[in-house]
Amino acid sequence: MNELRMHPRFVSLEGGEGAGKTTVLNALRDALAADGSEVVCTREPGGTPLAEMIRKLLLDPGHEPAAPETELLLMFAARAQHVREVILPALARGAWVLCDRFTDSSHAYQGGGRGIDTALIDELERRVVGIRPALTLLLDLPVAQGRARAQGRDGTPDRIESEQDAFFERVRAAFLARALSFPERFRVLDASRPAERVAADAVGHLLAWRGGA
Ligand code: T5A
Repeated sequence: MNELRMHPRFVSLEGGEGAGKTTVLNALRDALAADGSEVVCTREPGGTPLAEMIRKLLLDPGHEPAAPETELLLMFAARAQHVREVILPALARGAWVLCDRFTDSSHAYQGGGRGIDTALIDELERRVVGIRPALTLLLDLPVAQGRARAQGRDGTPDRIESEQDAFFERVRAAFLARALSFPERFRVLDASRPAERVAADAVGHLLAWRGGA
């Protein structure tokens, strides 16, 4: 694999912690499935049994701190498996694929957050992943608001959720910079609004995209 291609039925959802991606994903799935289309909802890191094991390693706060490069390569190891086992087969049989996070998260978290060189991430994307969503919905909201939502759920914070606010400010800035760099692919949504308004907006963007695709 050495080329990047965009697939019109491949859609990703991105955003910081607690942005509301899971909530929006369900609304998108229902909107696409209304005409009988097959819709595959999946997530990263994860999406296959092996990739979910890598996710556990990545998010477990119990082991020693991961070096940024270790974190990046594990993200891409999970993604390589996910693309080959789930995403490409689903697209090949005509399904839509809705993915909760994809390579833009690596640019935001490992690039913006951890300071890894963008050129390395681009190279891994091209050589290991080979595919990019044609539409990316970025749910943007202030860091404090997202963290308050995420902390409102049960359970202890995972390894990445335990980072400081400054880390998440860099993540947010990197997502917004990606959106500015790829305006034809990104739609930025104000995720600080009530969930049903954010979901309706996201569905509007997706159906408009489908109509024009
Ligand atoms: N990661 C991932 C990387 O570092 N690099 C990568 O390449 C990839 C792929 C994944 C972690 O891995 C990192 C990023 C992440 O830190 P995760 O558990 O999947 O871990 O983390 P998140 O994707 O951030 O999952 P969250 O569950 O925190 O966020 P969601 O899915 O965006 O939020 P959601 O829908 O669960 O909502 C959170 C809470 O807010 C409420 C919901 O009811 C819920 O309680 N809510 C709202 N409340 C008010 N108004 C709204 N509009 C609301 N929308 C949702």
